[in-house]
Amino acid sequence: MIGSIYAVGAAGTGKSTFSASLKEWMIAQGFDTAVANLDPGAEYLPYDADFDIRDMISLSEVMSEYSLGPNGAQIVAADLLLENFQVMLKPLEEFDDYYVIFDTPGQIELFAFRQAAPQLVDSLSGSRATIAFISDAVLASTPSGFVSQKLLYGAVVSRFFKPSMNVMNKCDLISDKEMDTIKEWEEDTDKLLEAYMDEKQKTDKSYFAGIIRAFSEINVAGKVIPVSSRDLLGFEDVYSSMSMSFTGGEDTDTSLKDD
Ligand SMILES: Nc1nc2c(ncn2[C@@H]2O[C@H](COP(=O)(O)OP(=O)(O)OP(=O)(O)O)[C@@H](O)[C@H]2O)c(=O)[nH]1
Ligand SMILES: [Mg+2]
Repeated sequence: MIGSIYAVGAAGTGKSTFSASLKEWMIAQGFDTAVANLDPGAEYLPYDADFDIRDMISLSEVMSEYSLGPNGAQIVAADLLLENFQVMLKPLEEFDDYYVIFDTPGQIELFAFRQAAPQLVDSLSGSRATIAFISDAVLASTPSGFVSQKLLYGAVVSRFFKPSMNVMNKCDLISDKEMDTIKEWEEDTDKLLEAYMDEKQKTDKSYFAGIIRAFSEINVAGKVIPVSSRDLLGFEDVYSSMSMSFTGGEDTDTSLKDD
């Protein structure tokens, strides 16, 4: 793999659509790019997977073999995926000269918070991995939603400790004014705190002031990269952030494959 990017995020934030759109954008730029689906429970994918974990792990077979309902089966399937990653190494060799986008399971805890996940990322991608935390622009447009997604981003980064980016997806659903406000909160934590306190009149100010100030002191929360996977916007910035972590910012020269 030239490099790989793992789309990780809460259910429905747009991981699969982001993966599809990033592949489309990368190929349009001339980069060989593949998408690998790591969600054994995916019923529909908005792309043709170049590698699909469902060929190896079937949720319905896990349900019948372990006598589990869909939720229990999701957990077992996620653990089977993480524990048996060796079977993925061979088929993924085909993509040695590609960028590979990994679309991860629907619920974030099934990937980010399972024991073996960081090891899986290391084994599949080594130092060539970057994590794209996918958050939701509509949620980010409220102060509490903005804060909670930053905290979740920090939680994910602390699990993997890989180069990471905070992708704010679905930007087409918020207004320019809301976007400006989000940018303002990123620049000025006092403004964020003020807005947060207006929204949550009854909370303990000092506790949240501490959390919000920590955003500016430790750089873990970083700046969000606004994206619309629907409209294919913002992907230059995703690519720059990704290539910065692999190559220090220089384009990697690959040629587009016909197939
Ligand atoms: N408006 C808009 N909708 C989007 C965007 N990205 C994704 N969606 C929609 O959000 C819904 C969920 O998208 P998915 O890509 O399936 O999200 P996911 O995170 O992979 O979902 P799970 O794997 O089921 O957790 C779908 O209806 C998408 O069409 C976007 O940029 N803009
Ligand atoms: Mg998905």
